[in-house]
Amino acid sequence: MIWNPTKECMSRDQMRELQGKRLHKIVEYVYHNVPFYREKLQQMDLTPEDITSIDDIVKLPFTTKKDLRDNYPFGLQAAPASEIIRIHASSGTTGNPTIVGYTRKDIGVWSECMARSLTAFGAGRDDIFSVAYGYGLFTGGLGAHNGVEKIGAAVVPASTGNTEKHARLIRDLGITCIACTPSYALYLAETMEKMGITKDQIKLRVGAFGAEPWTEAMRQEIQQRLGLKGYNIYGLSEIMGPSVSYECDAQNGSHINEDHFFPEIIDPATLEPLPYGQTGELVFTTLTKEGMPLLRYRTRDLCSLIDGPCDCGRTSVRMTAIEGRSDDMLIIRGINVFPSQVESVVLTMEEIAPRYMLVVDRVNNLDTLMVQVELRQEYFNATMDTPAAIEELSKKLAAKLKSVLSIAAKVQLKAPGTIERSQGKSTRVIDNRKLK
Ligand code: DLL
Repeated sequence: MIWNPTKECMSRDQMRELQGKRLHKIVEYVYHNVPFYREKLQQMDLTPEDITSIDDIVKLPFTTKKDLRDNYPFGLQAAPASEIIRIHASSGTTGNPTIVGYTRKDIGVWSECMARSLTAFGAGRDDIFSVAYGYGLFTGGLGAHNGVEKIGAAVVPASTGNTEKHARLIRDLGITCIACTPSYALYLAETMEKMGITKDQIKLRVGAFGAEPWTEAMRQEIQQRLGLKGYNIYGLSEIMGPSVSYECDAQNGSHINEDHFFPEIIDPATLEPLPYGQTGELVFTTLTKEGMPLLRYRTRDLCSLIDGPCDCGRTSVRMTAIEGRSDDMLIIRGINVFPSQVESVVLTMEEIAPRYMLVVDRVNNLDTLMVQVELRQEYFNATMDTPAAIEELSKKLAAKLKSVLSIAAKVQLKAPGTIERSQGKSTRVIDNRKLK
């Protein structure tokens, strides 16, 4: 089934024409409403009149996460505060999160995109749909929730945590579809097995998995253990949230909602656009967003674009699975973590030297994070024989990390000079998960 055949199966020529019109409008809109963009365009000697077709997109400036940070919290917002009805936040590179405001129309577009995805996954009004992405500032929970309501299925807002209760609900309510991170799906499968809930006691048939990279091997394992078909759903808060793209039954790349988000692939080193089929950094321009429209936003996700018709009948450009990042962002239990966030915390504590290491692992399908830091020599000398003081400091650091990272990290305080010094570029992360 296709939710919106007019848009999802539009001819390429019509799509490009629509994109061109929308691009002109959005450039005009930001030119008049976002001083940051007006200044950038003026510096480049560009006016909205210079943008008449989608091919003109290459003339426009890029936007980066640093631009969002420099304009924290609302500097890139185009709509007046009175028009904003929802605010989400995602991890920033340091202490401050990235803030994204949505107008009523934005929320409507988001729900429409979600409805397209869920319909492509085969979900419909007869389904009972558990949303096990986190509800809150993260876009996963509420984003998926609105889409499930839009297609008329019954939404179970399970959120994350309390997995045993969730497992019982899946069995007792006959839940048929689930949206969660792929690693949580595996954790759920394991929990169910421990509880003695077998595949023939549950009715799960569709999984909407995303928010973190996952492999074909993980897909096979989840499908086998939960007895469902798993589909990829991709998105990022800055652009919208879940449903920037989604897989169809053909599962040969994820269809991009191109009438709303225009994709490009660039070489992250030269910033030059790359042709279809070549791997590079994914860049999106929001074509219809009112709250915080972005021009050529550099996602830092690495993948390639696939053109040409798909077996499912949709005509939109597809993106391959994310192969990696062009920055050092980690995704731990579905939450984005930048090593620089840890640094920003470490720098606030005088007892600790500005040297740290993040050790990431996956234990029983759950990601773990340990932050190792070195004590300063003076503090180390003064507290060597007082374990209570060390304990106190660990707790203080763990609490500060939790509030900045939004996930719990184990803390290991180490003696001065014991965190390995690297010869060249410093290594701040040891990732022992096998995601490739
Ligand atoms: O993760 C939005 C989302 C929620 C997508 C639920 C899908 C399902 P952020 O927290 O801003 O937003 O993180 C965005 O997560 O740039 C990718 O690096 C990664 N990511 C998201 N979906 C996928 C996916 C949400 N399907 C960042 N495969 C993105 C691989 C993904 N990576």
